[in-house]
Amino acid sequence: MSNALENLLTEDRVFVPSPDFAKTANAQPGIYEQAEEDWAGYWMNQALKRVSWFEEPQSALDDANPPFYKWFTGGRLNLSYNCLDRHLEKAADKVAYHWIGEPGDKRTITYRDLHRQVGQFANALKALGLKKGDTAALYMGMVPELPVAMLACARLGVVHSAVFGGFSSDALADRINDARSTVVITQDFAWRAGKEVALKANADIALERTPSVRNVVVLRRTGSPVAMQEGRDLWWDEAIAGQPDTCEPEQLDSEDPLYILYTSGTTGKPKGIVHTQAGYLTQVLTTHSQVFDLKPDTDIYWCAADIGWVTGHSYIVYGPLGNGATSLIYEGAPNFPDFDRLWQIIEEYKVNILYTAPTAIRSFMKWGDEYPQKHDLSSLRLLGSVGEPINPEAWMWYHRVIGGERCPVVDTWWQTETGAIMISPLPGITKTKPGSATRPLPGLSADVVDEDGNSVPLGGGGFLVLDRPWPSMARTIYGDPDRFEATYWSRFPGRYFPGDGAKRDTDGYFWLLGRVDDIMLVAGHNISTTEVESALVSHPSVAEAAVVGRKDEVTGQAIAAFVTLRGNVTGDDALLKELRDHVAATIGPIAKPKSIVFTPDLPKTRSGKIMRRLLRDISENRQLGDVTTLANESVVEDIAAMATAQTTED
Ligand code: 6R9
Repeated sequence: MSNALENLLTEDRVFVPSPDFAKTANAQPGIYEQAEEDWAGYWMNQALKRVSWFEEPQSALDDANPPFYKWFTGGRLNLSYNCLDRHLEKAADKVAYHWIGEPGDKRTITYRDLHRQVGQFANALKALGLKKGDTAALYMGMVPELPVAMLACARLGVVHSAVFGGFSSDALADRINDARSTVVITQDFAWRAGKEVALKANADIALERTPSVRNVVVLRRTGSPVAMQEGRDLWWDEAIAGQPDTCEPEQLDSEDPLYILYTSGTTGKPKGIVHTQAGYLTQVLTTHSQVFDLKPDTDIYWCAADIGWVTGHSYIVYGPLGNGATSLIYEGAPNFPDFDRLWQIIEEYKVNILYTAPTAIRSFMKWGDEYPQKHDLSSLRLLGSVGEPINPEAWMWYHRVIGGERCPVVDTWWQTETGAIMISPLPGITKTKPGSATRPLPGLSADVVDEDGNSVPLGGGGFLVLDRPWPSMARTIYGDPDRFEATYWSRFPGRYFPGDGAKRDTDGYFWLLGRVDDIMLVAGHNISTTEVESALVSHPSVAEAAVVGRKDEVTGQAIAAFVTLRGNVTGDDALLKELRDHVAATIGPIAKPKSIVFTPDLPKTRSGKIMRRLLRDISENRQLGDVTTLANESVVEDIAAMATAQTTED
């Protein structure tokens, strides 16, 4: 970015917390100022207040060797103890998880049940020879045994490395080898959209080239037959048979590793992000309580992400269980058996807090208002969003149709690497603006800088940086500390660069503008994909949009748009012209797409993020780059065919 990033979209709708919500909110005014007086001390207070310690830490932050920061050194604790044992005295019979299987089967799991299952499975892992410091790969769907396996590892100090169940055998093999996992925990099949996903068979292909693996534990989920290798594979039931259901938690050091989670980024081999114990737990518990305003005694909380992603690690497993919440886990697809599955579940369980992603919200919009409108959603009192910038129109729809204009919407910016939410409203305090993640949470700090690292004045855009360490920060890339430094800490020395662009408005609110690799340079203007996409999505015919810059002889790059239409709308030349004019009218002629392709779907990662890199390849008639993290491989070929058929130019 040679110039600051253009600031095109202005949004002046403002939503103020209702007095009722504000009165009882967990986070009250004054908290930012209080945290700012001594931010390290603020985190120390959170750590002492929210975490149960075997030994309390001596200091908050050790910054002797940046960027390899340490938090809460000298402390000893166990996360499984914090998530389970400490609730038993007062809340043993409280529901930890309501689990809903895709075919309709249900389970209710109390804290007592979960404690037993975790104890028993931890003993089973011990019997397989797993001990502190070993790594176990978890390749599972959304079944209760996935959190059980994570917590059993955490109980023993075994590092878990969860690999999303939608990944291929190649992706699994690479991740097993990189982390040198000795045990793989998987299941026969997983249910997804009425079909059986062959997890064990995929794992078997991976296991042909993973020399470190000694054993495979297989949960029976659907019951369809799978091959079992004598001496290596055993059923979950066999593994726990005869094992006692209590297991003493290891007293771990604050900085012992907790898990590895791979994040692919845009290029190169996946990075094994390492999180440790105490800092991670402290920030996850704090943010889960403050941002979602969790009232553990009354709330039914539902984070609809996959546990295989960081959102699930932090806000389905460690945050909610550590805070003693009652959560929901749903196994399957949101449109199975019909488009109203989520709304039916919310009505049935009287869900109070819902956390989902913009990609899901835009799908719900596309499917139509009639599905949520069939159900009583009046139990909802707070809505959250994560994973991508939420377009103002999607935000408004979520607020109006799902939240009944009654629920605060918290747009939460963070990453696998940050471990927990960083930039987000506090629902009882912050005035929200649709599309803005507002400001860093108490105790945290961020800035928007230009190429030379100078802070960009309010009203301008540039690179987002985090200019202060935070407790749940990634500690390294597994096995590659140099890459950790080079990737995140070298672009702006002394500061963390997440790879995202952002602008700040005159109130100091942050507007996330997507990955800087995606930013377009059109006739000397740096234009963010997010702003043009949001302008397209604000047209009533558009459900979803992705834009990329493609090479152009005159302007350097030209804006190429890919648009998915709502419900029954068909894309014709008239609509094409209308959309281009709409963008010009909303944010200015400079951002008018040169071409628009109508497509039934967009290429997305398996966590729902649009893969603009592939659309750039299509737009510039290149061979497609790496497609291994793509959720739907055939979609790119369909789009390529359509792009050649319908090309618009001035
Ligand atoms: C939690 C998660 C991280 C990247 C991040 C950014 C994008 C996430 C966002 C958002 C705008 C938000 N992102 N939340 N962009 N507004 N509220 O998604 O982690 O999978 O590692 O992705 O996602 O680009 O850098 P991860």
